[in-house]
Amino acid sequence: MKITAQNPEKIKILMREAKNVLDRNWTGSFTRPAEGQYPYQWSWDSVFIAMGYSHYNQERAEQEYRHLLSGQWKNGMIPQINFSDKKSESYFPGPDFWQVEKSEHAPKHPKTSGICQPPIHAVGLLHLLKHAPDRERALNFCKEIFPKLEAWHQYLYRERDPFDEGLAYIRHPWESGQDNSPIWNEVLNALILEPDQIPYYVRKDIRLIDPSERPTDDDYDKFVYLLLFSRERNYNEERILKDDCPFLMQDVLFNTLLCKANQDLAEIAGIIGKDPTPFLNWAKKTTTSINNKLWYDQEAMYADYDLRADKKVQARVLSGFIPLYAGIPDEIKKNKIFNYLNTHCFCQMTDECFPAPTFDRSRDGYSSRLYWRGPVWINMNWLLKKGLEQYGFEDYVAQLNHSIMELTQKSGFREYYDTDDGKGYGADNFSWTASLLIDVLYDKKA
Ligand code: 9WN
Repeated sequence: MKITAQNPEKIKILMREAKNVLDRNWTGSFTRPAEGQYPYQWSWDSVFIAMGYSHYNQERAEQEYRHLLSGQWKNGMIPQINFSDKKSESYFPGPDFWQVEKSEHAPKHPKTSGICQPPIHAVGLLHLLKHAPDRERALNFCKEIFPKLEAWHQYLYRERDPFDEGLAYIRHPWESGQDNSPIWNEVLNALILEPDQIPYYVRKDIRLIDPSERPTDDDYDKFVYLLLFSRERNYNEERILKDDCPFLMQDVLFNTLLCKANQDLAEIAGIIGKDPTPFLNWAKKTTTSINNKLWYDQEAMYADYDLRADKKVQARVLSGFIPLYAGIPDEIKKNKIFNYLNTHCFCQMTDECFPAPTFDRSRDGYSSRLYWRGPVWINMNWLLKKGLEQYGFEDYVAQLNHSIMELTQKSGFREYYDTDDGKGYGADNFSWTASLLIDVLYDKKA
């Protein structure tokens, strides 16, 4: 992708438009990912959203966190969705389907879902501390939030790491944040459901979005089945494990973010006068296991581990490079990663395409427009660029920044984009696309 100079006037307009998207999605107590398609509060979305607010609206960044954490479970889990009181007809599965009251840990109010999402929360908190205009206020906020994030990390190591490896498992594809990733193909294909294992339900995600861009009905049945699997066991981790949950993955992205979040929580601890040691120890343990268990040398990237099948999953997805973000790969691995990333498969710097596709373009099943199976997602670009920055790959970082600016200028604030022609897909006026663009622009002092 050729980097062309940005017009400062156009950049100013873009920044204004991005802030308008966040205003539009602000509900008064949190920011929804997008009107219609995603009407409630999503966990990792809120962190990406708070990152944008950190630069210019500290109060909203704080409110985003406070509202999210009002749904934290007694065992420490921060749920994937906080359902607001205002019920929406546009999203399935809603609170009545999750029935989280079956768990002794779920709060009575607000209602939440019964799974989680990638643990990026401490990363967003340090980002707030570093960028918020009022540092004193940010420090107080860190003190307030710190114990809740500590409980969240404790939950992940206590309940999701049965072999004490420093790797947390996920038990539903939605917990990865990359819902329809090809990583899940093998395990979902192996899951054969009898008709009586699938309850009656109506998909709502394809009312507003072209169904050809979304997961298939068959995959959706399996998403619902896996939800029921946890629900029927009252969201009790011991029972879920004992009864052989068919989906148990040690996911690269999830664990990388956990590792980075520990590093960041340790840094916050040092600043607010707490002991950073437990977080540094967790970060070290997780780093070692990601390198030992999730590195896939033949593929020159990291790969998920399927605990049920007891093997690595060969998927060649962009998230296999994300351990760069937590400084996990050594010199040799880092070079292997970059030599693969910077090929036609993921948009070489000289290619005519928008980096970075979420799935290797040379693989069967790659699609430039299908949900998590190829298109560019701005949050993944952001994580990748932060990782590459640490390792000094400045040229590729510039490509990713340029890609984020070009895509949003060309096609607006969409959920994801076609890597070939930059067309936007999925939800429109999508919050994290807007907030991460804001972060890029502040970063570049645009
Ligand atoms: C299920 C809200 C969420 C994101 C996920 C993204 C998508 C939901 C869905 O939207 O998932 O959580 O219904 O498809 O994959 O990363 O948090 O924006």
